[in-house]
Amino acid sequence: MKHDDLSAGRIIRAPENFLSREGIKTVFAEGKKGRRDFIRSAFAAAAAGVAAPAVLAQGNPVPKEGGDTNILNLPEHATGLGQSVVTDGYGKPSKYETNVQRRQSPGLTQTNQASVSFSPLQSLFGIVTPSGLHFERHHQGWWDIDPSKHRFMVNGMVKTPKVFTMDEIMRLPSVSRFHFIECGANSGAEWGNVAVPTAQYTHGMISCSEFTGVPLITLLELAGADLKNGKFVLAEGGDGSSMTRTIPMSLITSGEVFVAYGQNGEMLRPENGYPLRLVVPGVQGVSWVKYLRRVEVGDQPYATKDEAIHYIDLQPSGLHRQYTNIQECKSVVTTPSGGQVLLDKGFYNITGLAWSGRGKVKKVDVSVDGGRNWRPARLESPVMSKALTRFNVDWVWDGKPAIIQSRATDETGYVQPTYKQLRAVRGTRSIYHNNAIQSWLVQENGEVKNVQLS
Ligand SMILES: Nc1nc2c(c(=O)[nH]1)N[C@H]1C(S)=C(S)[C@@H](COP(=O)(O)O)O[C@H]1N2
Ligand SMILES: [Mo]
Repeated sequence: MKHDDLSAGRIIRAPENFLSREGIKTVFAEGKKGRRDFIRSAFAAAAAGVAAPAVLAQGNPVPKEGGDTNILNLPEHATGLGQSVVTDGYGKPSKYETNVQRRQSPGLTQTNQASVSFSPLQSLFGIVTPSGLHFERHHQGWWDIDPSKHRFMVNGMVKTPKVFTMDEIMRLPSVSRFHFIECGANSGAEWGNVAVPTAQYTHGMISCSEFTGVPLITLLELAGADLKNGKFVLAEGGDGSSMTRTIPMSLITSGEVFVAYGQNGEMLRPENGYPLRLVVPGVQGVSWVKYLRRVEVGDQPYATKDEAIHYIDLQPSGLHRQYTNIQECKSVVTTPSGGQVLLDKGFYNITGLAWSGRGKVKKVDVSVDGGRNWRPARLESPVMSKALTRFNVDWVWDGKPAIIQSRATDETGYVQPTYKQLRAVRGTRSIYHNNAIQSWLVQENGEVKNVQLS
Protein backbone atom coordinates (compact mmCIF):
# COMPACT_ATOMS: atom_id res chain seq x y z
CA MET A 1 0.00 0.00 0.00
CA LYS A 2 1.42 3.40 -0.98
CA HIS A 3 1.70 6.14 1.63
CA ASP A 4 -0.51 8.36 -0.55
CA ASP A 5 -3.39 5.93 -0.18
CA LEU A 6 -3.36 6.39 3.57
CA SER A 7 -3.92 10.13 3.49
CA ALA A 8 -7.38 9.56 2.05
CA GLY A 9 -10.11 7.32 3.38
CA ARG A 10 -11.67 9.51 6.05
CA ILE A 11 -14.90 8.27 7.48
CA ILE A 12 -17.69 9.57 9.66
CA ARG A 13 -17.62 6.61 11.90
CA ALA A 14 -20.13 7.02 14.65
CA PRO A 15 -23.67 7.06 13.35
CA GLU A 16 -24.89 5.69 16.67
CA ASN A 17 -25.75 9.15 17.91
CA PHE A 18 -28.06 10.03 15.06
CA LEU A 19 -31.05 9.30 17.24
CA SER A 20 -31.14 11.52 20.30
CA ARG A 21 -32.90 10.45 23.49
CA GLU A 22 -35.54 13.06 22.67
CA GLY A 23 -35.97 11.64 19.19
CA ILE A 24 -36.53 8.18 20.58
CA LYS A 25 -39.12 9.48 23.06
CA THR A 26 -41.02 11.26 20.30
CA VAL A 27 -41.12 8.12 18.24
CA PHE A 28 -42.33 6.04 21.16
CA ALA A 29 -45.06 8.56 21.89
CA GLU A 30 -46.10 8.62 18.24
CA GLY A 31 -47.13 5.13 17.73
CA LYS A 32 -47.90 1.86 19.37
CA LYS A 33 -49.38 0.25 16.30
CA GLY A 34 -47.58 -1.86 13.66
CA ARG A 35 -44.29 -3.70 13.95
CA ARG A 36 -41.73 -3.93 11.17
CA ASP A 37 -43.08 -1.24 8.88
CA PHE A 38 -43.56 0.92 11.90
CA ILE A 39 -40.00 0.36 13.06
CA ARG A 40 -38.74 1.45 9.66
CA SER A 41 -40.82 4.63 9.59
CA ALA A 42 -39.95 5.30 13.23
CA PHE A 43 -36.27 5.42 12.33
CA ALA A 44 -36.98 7.64 9.35
CA ALA A 45 -39.00 10.02 11.51
CA ALA A 46 -36.37 10.18 14.20
CA ALA A 47 -33.48 10.59 11.79
CA ALA A 48 -35.21 13.44 9.98
CA GLY A 49 -35.19 15.52 13.13
CA VAL A 50 -31.48 15.21 13.77
CA ALA A 51 -28.77 17.44 12.31
CA ALA A 52 -26.01 15.87 10.23
CA PRO A 53 -22.81 15.32 12.24
CA ALA A 54 -19.97 17.78 11.81
CA VAL A 55 -17.69 16.40 9.13
CA LEU A 56 -14.54 18.17 10.24
CA ALA A 57 -14.64 16.66 13.69
CA GLN A 58 -13.47 13.38 12.17
CA GLY A 59 -10.88 14.89 9.86
CA ASN A 60 -7.35 15.98 10.59
CA PRO A 61 -6.91 19.09 8.49
CA VAL A 62 -3.55 20.77 8.24
CA PRO A 63 -3.79 24.38 7.04
CA LYS A 64 -2.66 24.92 3.41
CA GLU A 65 -0.12 27.48 4.58
CA GLY A 66 1.50 24.74 6.68
CA GLY A 67 2.07 24.48 10.40
CA ASP A 68 -0.35 22.41 12.44
CA THR A 69 -1.41 24.50 15.43
CA ASN A 70 -2.04 21.28 17.34
CA ILE A 71 1.73 20.79 17.25
CA LEU A 72 2.92 24.41 17.25
CA ASN A 73 0.92 25.55 20.28
CA LEU A 74 1.72 23.47 23.34
CA PRO A 75 -1.58 22.16 24.70
CA GLU A 76 -2.51 22.47 28.36
CA HIS A 77 -1.91 18.77 28.95
CA ALA A 78 1.73 19.17 28.00
CA THR A 79 2.38 22.07 30.35
CA GLY A 80 0.00 21.69 33.30
CA LEU A 81 -0.56 19.21 36.09
CA GLY A 82 -2.92 16.32 35.33
CA GLN A 83 -5.59 14.88 37.56
CA SER A 84 -4.77 12.77 40.60
CA VAL A 85 -5.04 9.01 41.02
CA VAL A 86 -8.39 7.63 42.13
CA THR A 87 -10.26 10.70 40.93
CA ASP A 88 -12.79 8.02 40.18
CA GLY A 89 -12.54 4.72 42.04
CA TYR A 90 -14.09 2.99 39.06
CA GLY A 91 -12.81 4.44 35.77
CA LYS A 92 -15.07 5.52 32.92
CA PRO A 93 -14.56 6.06 29.18
CA SER A 94 -13.25 9.40 27.90
CA LYS A 95 -15.78 12.21 27.69
CA TYR A 96 -15.08 12.22 23.95
CA GLU A 97 -16.58 8.73 23.66
CA THR A 98 -19.97 9.40 25.20
CA ASN A 99 -21.80 8.65 21.95
CA VAL A 100 -20.77 5.03 22.17
CA GLN A 101 -23.83 3.69 23.94
CA ARG A 102 -26.08 0.68 23.88
CA ARG A 103 -29.38 1.84 22.50
CA GLN A 104 -33.02 0.87 22.27
CA SER A 105 -34.73 0.53 18.90
CA PRO A 106 -37.57 2.99 18.51
CA GLY A 107 -40.89 1.30 18.01
CA LEU A 108 -39.72 -2.20 18.91
CA THR A 109 -41.37 -2.71 22.30
CA GLN A 110 -44.09 -1.01 24.30
CA THR A 111 -42.45 -1.13 27.72
CA ASN A 112 -38.85 -0.57 28.74
CA GLN A 113 -38.78 -3.52 31.14
CA ALA A 114 -39.65 -6.10 28.51
CA SER A 115 -37.26 -4.78 25.93
CA VAL A 116 -33.84 -4.87 24.31
CA SER A 117 -30.81 -2.63 24.09
CA PHE A 118 -28.34 -3.18 21.26
CA SER A 119 -24.51 -3.15 21.46
CA PRO A 120 -22.80 -0.49 19.30
CA LEU A 121 -20.93 -3.04 17.17
CA GLN A 122 -19.80 -0.38 14.70
CA SER A 123 -17.74 1.32 17.43
CA LEU A 124 -16.05 -1.71 19.00
CA PHE A 125 -12.62 -3.21 18.37
CA GLY A 126 -11.39 -6.78 18.70
CA ILE A 127 -13.79 -9.37 20.05
CA VAL A 128 -14.57 -8.47 23.67
CA THR A 129 -17.64 -6.39 24.45
CA PRO A 130 -17.01 -3.92 27.28
CA SER A 131 -19.38 -4.97 30.06
CA GLY A 132 -21.13 -1.61 30.11
CA LEU A 133 -21.94 -1.99 26.40
CA HIS A 134 -23.19 -5.59 26.57
CA PHE A 135 -26.60 -5.84 24.93
CA GLU A 136 -29.53 -6.31 27.31
CA ARG A 137 -32.64 -8.40 26.98
CA HIS A 138 -35.00 -8.38 29.92
CA HIS A 139 -38.47 -9.89 30.00
CA GLN A 140 -39.40 -8.29 33.30
CA GLY A 141 -36.77 -5.66 34.10
CA TRP A 142 -33.36 -6.13 35.75
CA TRP A 143 -32.37 -6.35 39.39
CA ASP A 144 -29.29 -5.80 41.53
CA ILE A 145 -29.61 -8.83 43.79
CA ASP A 146 -27.81 -9.04 47.15
CA PRO A 147 -25.35 -11.92 46.60
CA SER A 148 -25.37 -12.82 50.31
CA LYS A 149 -29.07 -13.62 49.97
CA HIS A 150 -28.92 -15.35 46.60
CA ARG A 151 -29.44 -19.12 46.64
CA PHE A 152 -28.94 -21.69 43.91
CA MET A 153 -30.85 -24.99 44.17
CA VAL A 154 -30.25 -28.31 42.41
CA ASN A 155 -33.19 -30.71 42.60
CA GLY A 156 -35.26 -33.16 40.55
CA MET A 157 -33.63 -36.49 39.70
CA VAL A 158 -30.82 -36.15 42.25
CA LYS A 159 -29.87 -38.17 45.36
CA THR A 160 -29.67 -35.13 47.63
CA PRO A 161 -31.31 -31.88 46.59
CA LYS A 162 -28.82 -29.11 47.37
CA VAL A 163 -28.86 -25.39 47.98
CA PHE A 164 -25.65 -23.43 47.35
CA THR A 165 -24.78 -19.93 48.54
CA MET A 166 -22.62 -17.71 46.31
CA ASP A 167 -19.68 -18.29 48.69
CA GLU A 168 -20.07 -22.03 48.30
CA ILE A 169 -20.13 -21.75 44.51
CA MET A 170 -17.18 -19.36 44.33
CA ARG A 171 -14.87 -21.63 46.33
CA LEU A 172 -15.24 -24.47 43.83
CA PRO A 173 -12.76 -25.06 40.95
CA SER A 174 -13.57 -22.52 38.23
CA VAL A 175 -13.10 -22.07 34.50
CA SER A 176 -12.77 -18.84 32.46
CA ARG A 177 -13.81 -18.92 28.81
CA PHE A 178 -14.56 -16.48 26.02
CA HIS A 179 -17.98 -16.96 24.46
CA PHE A 180 -20.47 -14.95 22.46
CA ILE A 181 -24.08 -14.69 23.54
CA GLU A 182 -26.54 -13.91 20.75
CA CYS A 183 -30.27 -13.43 21.24
CA GLY A 184 -32.17 -15.78 18.93
CA ALA A 185 -34.06 -12.70 17.72
CA ASN A 186 -30.91 -10.89 16.56
CA SER A 187 -31.57 -9.56 13.01
CA GLY A 188 -35.19 -10.64 13.55
CA ALA A 189 -36.69 -7.38 12.24
CA GLU A 190 -35.11 -8.03 8.84
CA TRP A 191 -36.83 -11.30 7.88
CA GLY A 192 -39.28 -9.63 5.50
CA ASN A 193 -37.22 -6.70 4.33
CA VAL A 194 -34.80 -4.01 5.45
CA ALA A 195 -36.14 -2.52 8.68
CA VAL A 196 -33.35 -0.79 10.61
CA PRO A 197 -30.49 1.43 9.45
CA THR A 198 -27.29 0.50 11.33
CA ALA A 199 -25.19 -2.51 12.37
CA GLN A 200 -26.09 -1.70 15.97
CA TYR A 201 -29.74 -2.46 15.26
CA THR A 202 -29.34 -5.19 12.62
CA HIS A 203 -26.82 -7.25 14.64
CA GLY A 204 -26.33 -5.63 18.07
CA MET A 205 -28.06 -8.35 20.08
CA ILE A 206 -24.73 -10.13 20.28
CA SER A 207 -21.89 -9.61 22.73
CA CYS A 208 -18.75 -11.54 23.68
CA SER A 209 -17.13 -11.76 27.11
CA GLU A 210 -14.73 -13.80 29.16
CA PHE A 211 -17.03 -15.56 31.61
CA THR A 212 -15.86 -17.20 34.83
CA GLY A 213 -17.71 -19.81 36.82
CA VAL A 214 -18.22 -23.43 37.78
CA PRO A 215 -19.11 -26.20 35.31
CA LEU A 216 -22.72 -27.19 35.96
CA ILE A 217 -21.70 -30.86 35.93
CA THR A 218 -19.68 -30.25 39.12
CA LEU A 219 -22.78 -28.98 40.92
CA LEU A 220 -24.96 -31.80 39.57
CA GLU A 221 -22.43 -34.36 40.78
CA LEU A 222 -22.34 -32.78 44.23
CA ALA A 223 -26.10 -33.33 44.39
CA GLY A 224 -25.73 -36.90 43.10
CA ALA A 225 -27.67 -36.31 39.88
CA ASP A 226 -28.95 -39.34 38.00
CA LEU A 227 -26.88 -38.83 34.86
CA LYS A 228 -28.11 -42.07 33.32
CA ASN A 229 -31.83 -41.30 33.27
CA GLY A 230 -31.60 -37.53 33.59
CA LYS A 231 -31.57 -36.38 29.98
CA PHE A 232 -32.43 -32.70 30.48
CA VAL A 233 -32.23 -29.96 33.06
CA LEU A 234 -34.63 -27.10 33.57
CA ALA A 235 -32.89 -23.80 34.36
CA GLU A 236 -34.91 -21.19 36.23
CA GLY A 237 -34.28 -17.47 36.75
CA GLY A 238 -34.98 -15.48 39.89
CA ASP A 239 -36.70 -12.47 38.29
CA GLY A 240 -40.42 -12.03 37.72
CA SER A 241 -40.30 -13.27 34.13
CA SER A 242 -40.46 -16.96 35.13
CA MET A 243 -37.71 -17.55 32.62
CA THR A 244 -37.31 -21.31 32.46
CA ARG A 245 -35.48 -23.23 29.75
CA THR A 246 -34.71 -26.86 28.97
CA ILE A 247 -31.01 -27.67 28.48
CA PRO A 248 -30.03 -31.07 27.00
CA MET A 249 -27.84 -33.07 29.40
CA SER A 250 -25.25 -33.74 26.68
CA LEU A 251 -24.21 -30.06 26.77
CA ILE A 252 -23.72 -30.36 30.53
CA THR A 253 -21.86 -33.68 30.73
CA SER A 254 -19.44 -32.36 28.07
CA GLY A 255 -18.42 -29.75 30.66
CA GLU A 256 -19.34 -26.85 28.37
CA VAL A 257 -22.23 -25.37 30.31
CA PHE A 258 -21.26 -23.44 33.42
CA VAL A 259 -22.82 -21.21 36.05
CA ALA A 260 -21.00 -17.89 35.78
CA TYR A 261 -20.44 -15.16 38.32
CA GLY A 262 -17.58 -13.45 36.45
CA GLN A 263 -17.66 -11.34 33.29
CA ASN A 264 -14.52 -9.74 31.86
CA GLY A 265 -12.53 -10.10 35.05
CA GLU A 266 -15.11 -8.75 37.50
CA MET A 267 -18.47 -9.85 38.81
CA LEU A 268 -21.34 -10.00 36.30
CA ARG A 269 -23.14 -6.72 35.74
CA PRO A 270 -26.65 -6.59 37.26
CA GLU A 271 -28.17 -6.18 33.79
CA ASN A 272 -26.48 -9.42 32.76
CA GLY A 273 -27.66 -11.55 35.66
CA TYR A 274 -25.60 -10.66 38.78
CA PRO A 275 -24.75 -12.62 40.80
CA LEU A 276 -25.22 -15.83 38.80
CA ARG A 277 -26.16 -16.74 35.23
CA LEU A 278 -26.04 -19.82 33.06
CA VAL A 279 -23.52 -19.87 30.19
CA VAL A 280 -24.60 -22.20 27.37
CA PRO A 281 -21.96 -21.76 24.63
CA GLY A 282 -23.30 -21.70 21.07
CA VAL A 283 -26.92 -21.71 22.22
CA GLN A 284 -29.32 -18.77 21.77
CA GLY A 285 -29.30 -16.13 24.51
CA VAL A 286 -32.65 -17.05 26.04
CA SER A 287 -31.13 -20.24 27.49
CA TRP A 288 -28.45 -18.23 29.29
CA VAL A 289 -30.76 -17.82 32.27
CA LYS A 290 -29.92 -14.81 34.44
CA TYR A 291 -30.34 -14.49 38.22
CA LEU A 292 -30.10 -18.30 38.09
CA ARG A 293 -31.77 -19.77 41.17
CA ARG A 294 -32.53 -23.39 40.33
CA VAL A 295 -31.81 -26.27 38.00
CA GLU A 296 -33.98 -29.36 38.03
CA VAL A 297 -32.84 -32.67 36.53
CA GLY A 298 -35.53 -34.42 34.47
CA ASP A 299 -35.97 -37.12 31.86
CA GLN A 300 -37.82 -35.12 29.20
CA PRO A 301 -37.98 -31.59 27.78
CA TYR A 302 -40.14 -29.26 29.87
CA ALA A 303 -42.00 -27.37 27.10
CA THR A 304 -42.14 -24.18 29.18
CA LYS A 305 -43.80 -21.01 27.89
CA ASP A 306 -40.47 -19.73 26.55
CA GLU A 307 -40.00 -22.85 24.43
CA ALA A 308 -43.61 -23.71 23.52
CA ILE A 309 -45.14 -20.34 22.56
CA HIS A 310 -42.06 -18.13 22.25
CA TYR A 311 -38.70 -18.97 20.66
CA ILE A 312 -40.28 -21.18 18.01
CA ASP A 313 -39.84 -20.73 14.26
CA LEU A 314 -42.80 -20.52 11.88
CA GLN A 315 -42.04 -22.52 8.71
CA PRO A 316 -43.48 -21.88 5.23
CA SER A 317 -45.56 -25.06 5.76
CA GLY A 318 -47.38 -23.38 8.64
CA LEU A 319 -45.76 -25.68 11.21
CA HIS A 320 -43.45 -24.39 13.93
CA ARG A 321 -39.94 -25.63 14.69
CA GLN A 322 -39.29 -26.04 18.40
CA TYR A 323 -36.05 -26.30 20.42
CA THR A 324 -33.90 -24.66 17.75
CA ASN A 325 -31.14 -23.88 20.16
CA ILE A 326 -27.92 -23.50 18.21
CA GLN A 327 -26.91 -20.13 16.75
CA GLU A 328 -25.67 -21.04 13.26
CA CYS A 329 -22.62 -19.50 11.60
CA LYS A 330 -23.02 -15.78 10.86
CA SER A 331 -21.01 -12.62 10.26
CA VAL A 332 -21.40 -8.88 9.71
CA VAL A 333 -19.19 -6.11 8.38
CA THR A 334 -19.11 -3.41 11.06
CA THR A 335 -17.15 -0.83 8.98
CA PRO A 336 -18.23 0.35 6.49
CA SER A 337 -21.76 -0.18 7.74
CA GLY A 338 -25.16 1.48 7.65
CA GLY A 339 -25.26 5.12 8.69
CA GLN A 340 -21.53 5.68 8.21
CA VAL A 341 -20.28 8.06 5.53
CA LEU A 342 -17.10 7.59 3.48
CA LEU A 343 -15.68 11.03 2.77
CA ASP A 344 -13.00 10.12 0.22
CA LYS A 345 -12.08 7.60 -2.38
CA GLY A 346 -9.10 5.52 -1.33
CA PHE A 347 -8.04 3.04 1.29
CA TYR A 348 -10.44 1.59 3.83
CA ASN A 349 -10.00 -1.27 6.25
CA ILE A 350 -13.13 -3.39 5.95
CA THR A 351 -13.64 -4.97 9.36
CA GLY A 352 -16.26 -7.13 10.99
CA LEU A 353 -17.22 -9.98 13.26
CA ALA A 354 -17.94 -13.66 12.59
CA TRP A 355 -19.15 -16.45 14.88
CA SER A 356 -20.62 -19.93 14.99
CA GLY A 357 -22.55 -21.79 17.66
CA ARG A 358 -20.98 -25.02 16.39
CA GLY A 359 -17.32 -24.22 16.96
CA LYS A 360 -14.61 -22.07 15.42
CA VAL A 361 -14.92 -19.81 12.41
CA LYS A 362 -12.78 -21.30 9.65
CA LYS A 363 -13.02 -18.65 6.95
CA VAL A 364 -14.63 -15.32 6.13
CA ASP A 365 -14.97 -14.13 2.53
CA VAL A 366 -15.72 -10.52 1.69
CA SER A 367 -17.37 -9.14 -1.44
CA VAL A 368 -17.55 -5.50 -2.52
CA ASP A 369 -19.73 -6.20 -5.56
CA GLY A 370 -22.82 -7.74 -4.02
CA GLY A 371 -21.56 -11.30 -4.00
CA ARG A 372 -20.20 -11.73 -7.53
CA ASN A 373 -16.57 -11.89 -6.43
CA TRP A 374 -15.21 -12.89 -3.03
CA ARG A 375 -11.85 -12.37 -1.32
CA PRO A 376 -10.70 -14.12 1.86
CA ALA A 377 -10.44 -11.83 4.88
CA ARG A 378 -7.69 -12.05 7.53
CA LEU A 379 -8.94 -13.74 10.70
CA GLU A 380 -7.32 -11.97 13.64
CA SER A 381 -6.17 -14.03 16.59
CA PRO A 382 -7.42 -15.37 18.84
CA VAL A 383 -9.92 -17.52 16.95
CA MET A 384 -11.86 -19.36 19.65
CA SER A 385 -14.72 -21.82 19.63
CA LYS A 386 -18.17 -20.25 20.06
CA ALA A 387 -16.61 -16.80 20.49
CA LEU A 388 -16.59 -13.76 18.23
CA THR A 389 -13.81 -13.69 15.62
CA ARG A 390 -12.56 -10.39 14.20
CA PHE A 391 -11.81 -10.19 10.47
CA ASN A 392 -10.17 -7.48 8.36
CA VAL A 393 -9.57 -6.98 4.66
CA ASP A 394 -7.98 -4.11 2.68
CA TRP A 395 -10.11 -2.17 0.23
CA VAL A 396 -9.52 0.81 -2.03
CA TRP A 397 -12.80 2.52 -2.79
CA ASP A 398 -13.00 3.92 -6.35
CA GLY A 399 -15.93 6.19 -5.50
CA LYS A 400 -18.47 4.08 -7.36
CA PRO A 401 -21.46 2.36 -5.71
CA ALA A 402 -20.35 -0.81 -3.93
CA ILE A 403 -22.24 -3.53 -2.07
CA ILE A 404 -20.21 -4.92 0.80
CA GLN A 405 -20.93 -8.36 2.22
CA SER A 406 -19.23 -10.94 4.42
CA ARG A 407 -19.81 -14.69 4.31
CA ALA A 408 -18.53 -16.89 7.12
CA THR A 409 -17.77 -20.62 7.07
CA ASP A 410 -17.34 -22.58 10.30
CA GLU A 411 -15.20 -25.60 11.11
CA THR A 412 -18.08 -27.98 10.32
CA GLY A 413 -18.00 -26.67 6.72
CA TYR A 414 -21.35 -24.87 7.09
CA VAL A 415 -21.51 -21.71 4.97
CA GLN A 416 -23.57 -18.65 5.97
CA PRO A 417 -26.56 -18.43 3.59
CA THR A 418 -27.80 -15.59 1.39
CA TYR A 419 -31.28 -14.19 2.11
CA LYS A 420 -32.51 -16.05 -0.96
CA GLN A 421 -31.20 -19.39 0.31
CA LEU A 422 -32.45 -18.81 3.84
CA ARG A 423 -35.94 -17.72 2.75
CA ALA A 424 -36.24 -20.70 0.41
CA VAL A 425 -36.16 -22.92 3.50
CA ARG A 426 -37.50 -20.69 6.27
CA GLY A 427 -39.89 -18.31 4.51
CA THR A 428 -40.15 -14.68 5.64
CA ARG A 429 -42.38 -14.83 8.69
CA SER A 430 -39.90 -15.98 11.30
CA ILE A 431 -38.50 -13.91 14.14
CA TYR A 432 -35.58 -16.03 15.29
CA HIS A 433 -32.38 -17.43 13.79
CA ASN A 434 -31.84 -15.06 10.89
CA ASN A 435 -28.17 -15.65 9.97
CA ALA A 436 -28.32 -14.37 6.38
CA ILE A 437 -25.50 -12.50 4.70
CA GLN A 438 -25.79 -8.74 5.38
CA SER A 439 -25.40 -6.23 2.54
CA TRP A 440 -24.26 -2.63 2.96
CA LEU A 441 -24.59 -0.33 -0.05
CA VAL A 442 -21.89 2.35 -0.30
CA GLN A 443 -23.48 5.07 -2.40
CA GLU A 444 -21.57 7.42 -4.67
CA ASN A 445 -21.97 10.22 -2.12
CA GLY A 446 -20.29 7.98 0.47
CA GLU A 447 -23.41 7.29 2.54
CA VAL A 448 -23.74 3.65 3.57
CA LYS A 449 -27.18 2.06 3.59
CA ASN A 450 -28.73 -1.21 4.71
CA VAL A 451 -30.01 -3.07 1.63
CA GLN A 452 -31.16 -6.57 0.76
CA LEU A 453 -30.50 -8.27 -2.57
CA SER A 454 -33.31 -10.40 -3.92
N1 LIG B 1 -33.87 -14.47 34.30
C1 LIG B 1 -33.84 -14.09 33.02
N2 LIG B 1 -32.92 -14.65 32.23
C2 LIG B 1 -32.85 -14.29 30.91
C3 LIG B 1 -33.76 -13.36 30.36
C4 LIG B 1 -34.71 -12.77 31.25
O1 LIG B 1 -35.52 -11.92 30.87
N3 LIG B 1 -34.73 -13.17 32.57
N4 LIG B 1 -33.70 -13.06 29.03
C5 LIG B 1 -33.03 -14.04 28.16
C6 LIG B 1 -32.80 -13.60 26.80
S1 LIG B 1 -34.08 -13.71 25.70
C7 LIG B 1 -31.54 -13.23 26.38
S2 LIG B 1 -31.24 -12.88 24.76
C8 LIG B 1 -30.41 -13.13 27.32
C9 LIG B 1 -29.86 -11.72 27.31
O2 LIG B 1 -28.77 -11.59 28.17
P1 LIG B 1 -28.15 -10.17 28.48
O3 LIG B 1 -29.26 -9.27 28.95
O4 LIG B 1 -27.09 -10.39 29.47
O5 LIG B 1 -27.60 -9.66 27.17
O6 LIG B 1 -30.79 -13.45 28.65
C10 LIG B 1 -31.72 -14.50 28.77
N5 LIG B 1 -31.88 -14.85 30.16
MO1 LIG C 1 -33.25 -13.32 23.58
